[in-house]
Amino acid sequence: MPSFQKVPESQKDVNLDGVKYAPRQKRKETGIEGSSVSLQISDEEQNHVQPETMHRVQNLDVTTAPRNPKGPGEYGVSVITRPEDEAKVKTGWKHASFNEFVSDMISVERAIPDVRPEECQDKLYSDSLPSTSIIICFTEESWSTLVRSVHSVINRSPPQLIKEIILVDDFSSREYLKAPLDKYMKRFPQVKILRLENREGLIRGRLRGTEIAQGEVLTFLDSHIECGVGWLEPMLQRIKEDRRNVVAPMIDGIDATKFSYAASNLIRGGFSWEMQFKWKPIPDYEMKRRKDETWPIRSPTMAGGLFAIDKSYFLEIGTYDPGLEIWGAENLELSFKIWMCGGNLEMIPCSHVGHVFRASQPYKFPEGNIKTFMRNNMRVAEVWMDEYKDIFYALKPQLKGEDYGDVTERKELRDRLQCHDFKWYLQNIYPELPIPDLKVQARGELRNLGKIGYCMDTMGANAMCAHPCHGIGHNQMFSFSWQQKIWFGELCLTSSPYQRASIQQIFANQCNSPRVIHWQHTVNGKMMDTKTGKCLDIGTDQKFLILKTCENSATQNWKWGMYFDR
Ligand code: UD2
Ligand code: MN
Repeated sequence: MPSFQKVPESQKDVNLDGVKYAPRQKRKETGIEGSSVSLQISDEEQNHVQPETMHRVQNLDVTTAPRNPKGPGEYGVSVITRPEDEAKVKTGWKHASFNEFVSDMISVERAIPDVRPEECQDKLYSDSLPSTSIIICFTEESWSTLVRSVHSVINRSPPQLIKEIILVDDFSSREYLKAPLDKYMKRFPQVKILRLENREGLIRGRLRGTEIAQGEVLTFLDSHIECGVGWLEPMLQRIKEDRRNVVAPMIDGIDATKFSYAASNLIRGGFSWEMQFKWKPIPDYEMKRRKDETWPIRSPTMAGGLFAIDKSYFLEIGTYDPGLEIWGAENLELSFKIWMCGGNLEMIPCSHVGHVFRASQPYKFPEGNIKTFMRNNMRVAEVWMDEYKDIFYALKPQLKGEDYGDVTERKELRDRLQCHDFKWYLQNIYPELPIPDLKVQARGELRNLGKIGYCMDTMGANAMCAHPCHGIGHNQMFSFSWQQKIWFGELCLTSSPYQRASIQQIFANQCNSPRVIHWQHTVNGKMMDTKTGKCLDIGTDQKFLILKTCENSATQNWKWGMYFDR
């Protein structure tokens, strides 16, 4: 393993953000360990310069040359199973909600591709980065994914930066996660296992890990991840530069079926008014602010599972709301709080960690997942979103009057920290999120009075249809604002893009589109497009909704779920 090379002060560039770069240099193969590459600086250069305190990421990836390079899944390639293993594959899926059979086939020290932008190799990091406690909270995790997560941290992090790895076992019942896990982890003196005596959920689980953590920085990870080469230093560097920088790696995808590894797109975190976390494209203003591919990406929210934060700063801003149960919304809570209370949340393109994204969870939610998630969302909305919480409730009318517990302490925390309000956050941090018109004249389902029992429905696509009314919101949940738009989530109803089309279908599209329809609900119950004077009707196919010349037909008469005064 080549040791890192000192880079002379005279060769460094400093950019305005205080991030330092080494100029590009000719690289030479060292011939050590096959694929390792290190920088060569001539003796002459080294003689007349002071030793520096910055260095490039060390090539610490001891798995780049795996023992069995042809082994399944090495270098992140897909693993295809044989038809005769179908039954085992099925059992594994049931157990893990991902292809556990395939995960078990793959080495716990497999190589994964280095997907960082090339410029990352020239970045310099301080020799005195803060140390970190890695906190991995898990419940009923599969053996191979959990163990692979730990190996990847150890194999791809400078040992002096890892104060400890705390595995928080959130009351798992599976036997292999007890004594066998203890025994396996004995080989790693830095690994501590904290067993919770009750099921606490990932939020309080992480908090319990925090209580015993000794590192200056806390790095939280999920229990089915694989850290990429050089993943840690760029995050710790940003925290060293400012303890209010809270940083997340780029989260690459580990396919739940084939365990193939795919680099994440250049995206950042947002959310919808239903309080769902969303990956979003990076807007132009943020791309322009960044000087090169390595620059941090400011992100309105984090996905939640993988991030690093200065421990004292985490405590200062009141950690997580301990009233959040099991799973969900803690990522929005922390994101809002970081931005609104003076911090900075960013994703680091030079830091890559893979995560197994899966469609469902292998563990139980004692209170049911919808109820738990909604209650958590309500707590966050109540504390952080000011009057904008009305938009969330408007989209989730079934939550009216539901219990979300006591949030007094969280509100006091917000006052004490003298945080900005949510309006400031929306305007300054997430200006591209469309804000639905708060004042609505009607809301809920839009019932057709000609075809009885039918409502307007998006059918999960973007062309509006008539579909039997089901009364549970979702794709039949619309708001009709005093600004005359019909909103569906973040979208608004628009006319068809084909101007001359004989049939004018109705779509859900961007609210700033020139095709957004301004509606008038006439006294006789029609929904009329104020521009063309045409009326909302059911097409002759009895399915798609269209704009048609207004006439005396009951299928042109509509009734909203609820009406409101101005
Ligand atoms: C995402 C986050 C996850 C968390 C969640 C919202 C990523 C990659 N993942 O969901 O970290 O922020 O959104 O809350 O950003 N766990 C427990 N006890 C529980 C439930 C879960 O210890 O009661 C563990 C679980 O074993 C896993 C971690 O918490 O290691 C996150 O759970 P997940 O992987 O099911 O969540 P995910 O990735 O869908
Ligand atoms: Mn996860």
